[in-house]
Amino acid sequence: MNIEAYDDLTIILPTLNEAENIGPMLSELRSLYTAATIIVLDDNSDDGTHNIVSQISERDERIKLVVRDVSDRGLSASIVDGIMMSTTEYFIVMDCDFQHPPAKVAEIARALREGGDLVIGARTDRGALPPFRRVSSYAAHLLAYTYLWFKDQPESTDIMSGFFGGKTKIVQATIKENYDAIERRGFKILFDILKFCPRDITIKEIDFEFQPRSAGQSKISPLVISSIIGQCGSVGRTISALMTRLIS
Ligand SMILES: Nc1nc2c(ncn2[C@@H]2O[C@H](COP(=O)(O)OP(=O)(O)O)[C@@H](O)[C@H]2O)c(=O)[nH]1
Ligand SMILES: [Mg+2]
Repeated sequence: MNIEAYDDLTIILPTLNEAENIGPMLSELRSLYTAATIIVLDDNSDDGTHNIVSQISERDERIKLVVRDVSDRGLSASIVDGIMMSTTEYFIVMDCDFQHPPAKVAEIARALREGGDLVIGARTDRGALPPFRRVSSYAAHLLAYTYLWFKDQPESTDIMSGFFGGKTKIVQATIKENYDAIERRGFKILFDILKFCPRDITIKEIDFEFQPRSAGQSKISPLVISSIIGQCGSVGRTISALMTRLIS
């Protein structure tokens, strides 16, 4: 095994209309993590994202492209599929719009190799989010934190993070055992993993500064945020129903 080249790692990149970001992201990841496997799961972008990946993957056998079925669209579904396809010891999920710094993958990988079962990239501030998103992100976190605390499940300081890694076998087993309970159309798969993972799992956190989006548009709407809150048991479902009425 060539640890410095990261051949024990799969990087999972979900994409939806990221034509401007995907090329630079793949080339930066490849220059930093020369032997890592990279899986791009594209939800049928109509801006040519998957054509760009397809061309790059012809020259790089460790870059794999999945163009997903239109009937099963969803950020969580894409990430779940990526984790289930991984064959390396570790995986790391990240956004491809440079809000998660590619250099931080090395720190998450190190924490996994040093015994973390789940390693979460925790945003030190959410200044890159517009005010409504920032407030909603904290509100969703607080509700999710309370939910996990009541269920006696492991918590994190950033349950809504989309930047995390895990020991592949442990997370695959958690997904397999709870496949039907996982919200495939959801946006926050980490919350689902924390809900269902073994209680004695070792969790580590790596702080990072959340960057502004490099190019293109965010796909998260207030309705999506409301649906995340709806994942937090009956209290969450009530708040979510109220929010949806107010914003739609
Ligand atoms: N496959 C897939 N990727 C998505 C979907 N929605 C967003 N993404 C990707 O997930 C990452 C985070 O999405 P983004 O819109 O930037 O969310 P934000 O950072 O919370 O505003 C980006 O790489 C997006 O391209 C989706 O429905 N399916
Ligand atoms: Mg983003």
